[in-house]
Amino acid sequence: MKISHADVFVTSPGRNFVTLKITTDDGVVGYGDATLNGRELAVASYLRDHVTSLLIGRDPHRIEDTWQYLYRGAYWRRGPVTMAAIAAVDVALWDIKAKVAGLPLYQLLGGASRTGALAYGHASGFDLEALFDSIREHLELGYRAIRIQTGVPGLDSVYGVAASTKIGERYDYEPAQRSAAPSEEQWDTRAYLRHVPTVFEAVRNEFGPELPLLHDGHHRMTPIQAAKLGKALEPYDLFWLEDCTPAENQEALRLVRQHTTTPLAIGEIFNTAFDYQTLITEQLIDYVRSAVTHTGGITAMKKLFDFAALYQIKSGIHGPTDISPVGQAAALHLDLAIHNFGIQEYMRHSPETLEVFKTSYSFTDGLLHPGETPGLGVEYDEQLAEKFPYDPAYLPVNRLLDGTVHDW
Ligand code: EZ4
Ligand code: CO
Repeated sequence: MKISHADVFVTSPGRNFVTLKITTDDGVVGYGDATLNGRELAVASYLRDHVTSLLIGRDPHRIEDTWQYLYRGAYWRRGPVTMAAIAAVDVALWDIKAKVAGLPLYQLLGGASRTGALAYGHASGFDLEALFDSIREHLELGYRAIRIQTGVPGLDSVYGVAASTKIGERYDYEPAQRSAAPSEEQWDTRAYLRHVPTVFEAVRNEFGPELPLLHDGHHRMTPIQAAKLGKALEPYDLFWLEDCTPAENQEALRLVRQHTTTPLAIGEIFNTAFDYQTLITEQLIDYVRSAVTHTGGITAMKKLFDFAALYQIKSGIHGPTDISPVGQAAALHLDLAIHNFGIQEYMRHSPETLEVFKTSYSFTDGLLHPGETPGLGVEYDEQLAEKFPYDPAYLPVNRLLDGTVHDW
């Protein structure tokens, strides 16, 4: 069996997605997600201009060899564009292998270790009333774990708070705005640090001690600010505090860790296991947040999770709407198979997205399951996708009240 075609599709059914389709000479098709929010065309070009022609004629079963060929062969290693491109090839090849085997992909990864993957959804609201409504809506939808983001008094717009909290309208906070340039948000860390513990106190009083609650700090704190927040949130028993600092500096987490027992999750903007080396070997975090789509695919993520498992660190795969249903399905097959699964992020894709990408995963009693369709279980409707051309969209830029650019 040989690869005969490799095609890259960019479509925008509600938001932009990049999809790689690999076809074999006997007609087996595999899909990979190459979506990098706000930089989509860079990955499409990397694939079209530098990768697809190298795939033609290769044996699609040689997944590890193809991964190493693309990673080492480029000489220029790592980085979000490169690793998203490699991930797309890797996931498409796993899709093909599983289809040839006639098995859902998780069976090739060791089989099911659990009945389903606990998922968390995103509740948000500018004030407590809107936030409580959003939490209730998520509970009614069946969510059994919930991320909490709220407005901060004095700030007009804050990352993670949806314009509308009504599911079906725009309950998902979609940080990328369709326009030719990024929108700008404002930020005040001291106001945020004063406010957030009062929100968690109110949520615990209203919803009780059982419900797993998460919070995303989105890289906005210094290590000592993150330590302070972690300590302040301890009475509310968070499942995790995510991306508390910009963790390119892995050593920063040592300081946070020394001060708080709030569990820490990090890594949605990481793209290799090397970004976690200190964090894992020194046990400075509790959850690995990488996306399959941004961290080199199934092959790299399986190794990363096995490495983390040696240190009792669990998975918490990134699953926002800017991961396509192909990337989400890949995550679910891993979630079901690995031993050290923790939780899976699950924002719902829009109805238009789910018409272009036909999925076979399910959500029952708070648990996601990838389904039993051979391969990943996702079909891509090329004709329908053409009706949704690429539309530029950018993630926001954040500024402190004095105008200084800040992490958002
Ligand atoms: O901001 O995926 O935990 N989830 C997140 C996401 C990210 C977006 C960026 O593209 O932080 O909402
Ligand atoms: Co996040």
